[in-house]
Amino acid sequence: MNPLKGPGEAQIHDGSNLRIAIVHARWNTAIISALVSGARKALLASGVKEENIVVQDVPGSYELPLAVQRMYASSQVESSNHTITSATSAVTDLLSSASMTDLTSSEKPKESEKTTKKAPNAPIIQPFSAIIAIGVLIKGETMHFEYIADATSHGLMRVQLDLGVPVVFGLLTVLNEEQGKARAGIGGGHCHGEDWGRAAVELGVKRVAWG
Ligand code: DLZ
Repeated sequence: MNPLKGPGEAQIHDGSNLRIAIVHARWNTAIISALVSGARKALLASGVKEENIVVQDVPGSYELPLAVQRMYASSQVESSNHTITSATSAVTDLLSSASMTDLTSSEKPKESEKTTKKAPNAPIIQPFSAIIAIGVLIKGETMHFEYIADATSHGLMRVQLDLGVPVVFGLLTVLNEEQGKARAGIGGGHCHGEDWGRAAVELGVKRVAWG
């Protein structure tokens, strides 16, 4: 790895307890697909479970900040609903086990007959530990590029600080398609999506330590 460029050597972080979202734009789809695959590959290599990776798409990069904000908010609601449901079922279990004491031992269900509530590959139901926002802006002949790049970058930083959740900046701003392909590792070379996957895991883990 070039010591002057890139994120440098970092400790390997364990992502097995993390839930990560990837939100990506659809503009410049071929480049986006390679970046999303690279991010997924790095997440899985860091131990994040397949079922704890949620992928969502939006039309263009300009839509990324709102999508990140709403996805995080809905993961918080999902998590608190899950906590309430779990608490309710724990109370129900307690009540039914209390009534079991009235049964004779032959009437009680055997351990093997009791159903297991948690499926083996059940996703972790917790707010996202980090969200990776991926978009590719290719400079055209209008001012569109500058406006979208500026608004999206500021929007992503704003939601990151407002929510207090790591938002990985996976927005490529390139002058042409060739530059975009090179940064996505299309046709060989390094895929920046992999760096973003690793950054999401590192920040997801560190954010817990930072409180
Ligand atoms: C309009 C537009 C343009 C010109 N270029 C790109 C681009 O290179 N990459 C990208 O992700 N999105 C682009 N868009 C679409 C905007 O991001 C946005 O989706 C639309 O303006 C609708 O809000």
